[in-house]
Amino acid sequence: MALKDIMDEKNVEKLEALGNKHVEKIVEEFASICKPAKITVLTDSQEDIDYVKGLSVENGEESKLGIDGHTIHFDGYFDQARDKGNTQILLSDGVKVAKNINTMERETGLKEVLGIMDGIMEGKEMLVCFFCLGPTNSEFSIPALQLTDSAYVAHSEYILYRSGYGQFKKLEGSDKFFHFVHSVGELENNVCKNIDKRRIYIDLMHNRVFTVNNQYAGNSVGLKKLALRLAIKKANEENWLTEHMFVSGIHPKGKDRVTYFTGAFPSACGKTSTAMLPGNTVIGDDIAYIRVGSEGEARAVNVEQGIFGIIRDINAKGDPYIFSAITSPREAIFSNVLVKDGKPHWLGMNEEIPKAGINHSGEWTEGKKDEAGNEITPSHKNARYTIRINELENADPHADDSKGVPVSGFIYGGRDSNTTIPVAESLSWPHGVFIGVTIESETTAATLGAEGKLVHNPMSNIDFLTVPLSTYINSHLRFGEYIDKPIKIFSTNYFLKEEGEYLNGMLDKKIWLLWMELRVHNEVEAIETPVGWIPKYADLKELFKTYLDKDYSEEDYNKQFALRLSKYLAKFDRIEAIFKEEQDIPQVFWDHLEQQKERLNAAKEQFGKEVILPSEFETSGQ
Ligand code: SAT
Ligand code: MN
Repeated sequence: MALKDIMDEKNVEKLEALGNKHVEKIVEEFASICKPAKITVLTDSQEDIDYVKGLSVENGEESKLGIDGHTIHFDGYFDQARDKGNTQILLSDGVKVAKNINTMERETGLKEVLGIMDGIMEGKEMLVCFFCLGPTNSEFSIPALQLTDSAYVAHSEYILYRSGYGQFKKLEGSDKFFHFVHSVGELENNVCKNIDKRRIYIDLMHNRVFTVNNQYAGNSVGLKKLALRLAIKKANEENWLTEHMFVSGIHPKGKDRVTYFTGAFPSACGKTSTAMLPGNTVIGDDIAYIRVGSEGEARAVNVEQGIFGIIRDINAKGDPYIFSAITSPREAIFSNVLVKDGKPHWLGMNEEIPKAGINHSGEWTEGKKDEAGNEITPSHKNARYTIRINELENADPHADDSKGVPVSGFIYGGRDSNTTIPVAESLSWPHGVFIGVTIESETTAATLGAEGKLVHNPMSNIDFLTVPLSTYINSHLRFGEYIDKPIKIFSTNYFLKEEGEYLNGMLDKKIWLLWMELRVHNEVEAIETPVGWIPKYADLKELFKTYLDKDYSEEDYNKQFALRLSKYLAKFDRIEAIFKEEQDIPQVFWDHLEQQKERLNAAKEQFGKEVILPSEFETSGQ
């Protein structure tokens, strides 16, 4: 099949202007498999981008809301989160990635998914879009080709990613790009009908992902979590890092400096809100590439340029920048919220929610139940907004720097209600890597399945690993050796509870971040404990007063930072059992596990009790 047989002349010209036979071959191949009625090639021009935006409204995937530029998109009732069960990494060599990562024999997987794709775009328009992961014209840039029959997916990508038609020209014909083929499949009332045939298959061998019969962006948008998987493989082979991390600048009061941190948190565990804390300047909220810069420093870029954020609990008080952005005119896509009279409503917006409207279940009235008898919330817990970061008041001026920004600290967070203290600095780089890969976190609405289940989530990347866990750990250990300017590694937990009540307020994370910033600059001392360095009460008290005008009590401090030794020991026993089932885990990891347990046991013996207050470590000189 020749290009001219499947596209009009204008589109053929646009494609051929790239001078890339690999791109042409991919378009030909998937046009012949998916059999679209029409193919449209998009460049970086505003006219082309506007075409996609218009198309998503014209074909009903999005509808206009009352505020200029705002649209609403609904995903199907059973397509509201990432589908881990139907996501498979296709591997031919029998390599196991990690115990809980689905892998499938490559040929079998390809046959199945290509079979589902046969004729899947009949009667539809295939959009051929070009993007760049990371800033353009940069060492970080990875060109990415997206074929999709969803204008919503393409529209989301033009908000979330840098367009990359120009970047493809710079490839000079090479095949060094990622590609993604997506189809919503058959639609009924604008949502996917054949969810039983939903598949997300990752073909590492050819840097490509096939995803069908879905719309939820975490499943459909190639450049987000699908590209993350391909990039993890690439980074691990090329000695840099691809991480599920925000990038954000901290600006301490009265000091003329900005200190950049990156932080990994599982979805819906406070990543965006940490990146966006008032006073910070934000570069990215979800995925970072990190490389060693020319002066031996770690440098990070945001892979994206937009936010696909959880809308639940976004309100004027807690998230002023985002709230202001999504309630004023600009290009913004809302998904799976409740709509009434052209206005979006969501859980936790601090306004009264109407008792009827349209939501992800169709016509909704209060008390409506689904087929299983579960009450349907007005907006879905994983409902989202999609906006560009550079439109936010707190966007960092270096967000698009081709060299990225220098990073001084890594943060690993999780959702843990009874063990991990709110903030701790690891004792060394390898100890920090150990802390990162032993994160356990309770599951949330961002993935399909039960919520609140404690799962091991190394560096919040477990859902996306495409290399064996051992390789991933080794890459991190090595990265610490490549950098000449040390990075401190911290852990956080915002979700510690006592008798069902959170021990911390929503904004306390700001204080932890500012404390980390001071540690990076060696401006505060800390208390050494078996799990790392922790803040001194006096320093936190001062920070709480200065930044939140809050009198932080010693009682609160003691509750939050008391070390629950048996809980920690139980955690590391669970971790030991999990890692024993993995292959080739580096000896350094086992050494750290041993030392970690020894330190905890020694404290238990020394103090002869279960819960140790920070002041006891301070005076014991441990
Ligand atoms: O569902 S996504 O993985 O795309 C978004 C997120 O939860 O981080
Ligand atoms: Mn994420």
